[in-house]
Amino acid sequence: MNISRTVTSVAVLLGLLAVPALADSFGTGANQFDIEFVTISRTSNPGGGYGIVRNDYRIGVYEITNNQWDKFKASLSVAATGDPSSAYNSDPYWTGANVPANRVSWYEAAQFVNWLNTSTGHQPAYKFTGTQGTDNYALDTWTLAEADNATNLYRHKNAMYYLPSEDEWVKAGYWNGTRLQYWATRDWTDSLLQGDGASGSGWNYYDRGYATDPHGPWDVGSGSEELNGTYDMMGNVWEWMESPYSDPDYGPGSDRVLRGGSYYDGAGLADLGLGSHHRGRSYPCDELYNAGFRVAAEVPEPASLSLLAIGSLALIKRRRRA
Ligand SMILES: [Ca+2]
Ligand SMILES: [Ca+2]
Repeated sequence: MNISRTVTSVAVLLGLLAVPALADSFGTGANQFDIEFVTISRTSNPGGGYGIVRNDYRIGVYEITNNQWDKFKASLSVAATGDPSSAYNSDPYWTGANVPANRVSWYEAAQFVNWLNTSTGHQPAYKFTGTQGTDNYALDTWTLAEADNATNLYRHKNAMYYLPSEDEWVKAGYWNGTRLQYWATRDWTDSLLQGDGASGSGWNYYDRGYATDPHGPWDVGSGSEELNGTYDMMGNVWEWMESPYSDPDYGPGSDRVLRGGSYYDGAGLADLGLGSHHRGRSYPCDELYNAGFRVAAEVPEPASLSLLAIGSLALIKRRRRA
């Protein structure tokens, strides 16, 4: 019996996973920061295509920001660089503290995620060989025995934090409990409007131009909440998927998927990057000025939740005996 799954199932039955987002903390002192997550259930999946998941998981409410990226860099103490050398060392193009980290390659994002794991006592998600901070630090794949599953050789099975797979990301963004919506809006009839970052209202989209004026990414979370409690999965910046573009091409240099469109995508543009069907792609060392990432994670087993679940099981047993 898988205790973790059992606890989660009981929690789902009790409605405990419908709680607001909870945050995990990373770093220390001036470099401490939180990442908020929402939990996505494995139950009810699309009948085909993307968005079919096997396990409950968590996904970041927001894209990782420049501020979080800077604190990671300061905490890591070596450069988040590697092979191919000097191919991914650019600074952000958009520099606001609370806009999404940008010009972040997939390899850089993978090192961010690995640090989330190692700095909290968990197994790194991604396998690198060589010396971190040098140009011989290169991505490799895990063995079948080490990997999360036979069709994902990037992720280690014991990692707590990782980049979302394309299925995990698509379900979190667009699944409304019955089907994948075209937009990630809470009501599928909502219009995509130019947002108002000051009041936190509006959708941060515009159908005949850029989402903001002047154009560029906005502070994460300054638009409207999406279907499952996230912000800016649609738009702001494109986000790296863990998954290769051509499954199951797990070569370290294979193209990775980008999802969700960015600040220049709107409902009326020919390039419908915001839609749930749209897949972008790029080489993993590319640093794009309009692409960043968010983090996904396992569902933890907090002692209080386990005790509550066990207590509830005991209650159920007692009632049955009575
Ligand atoms: Ca970079
Ligand atoms: Ca986004």
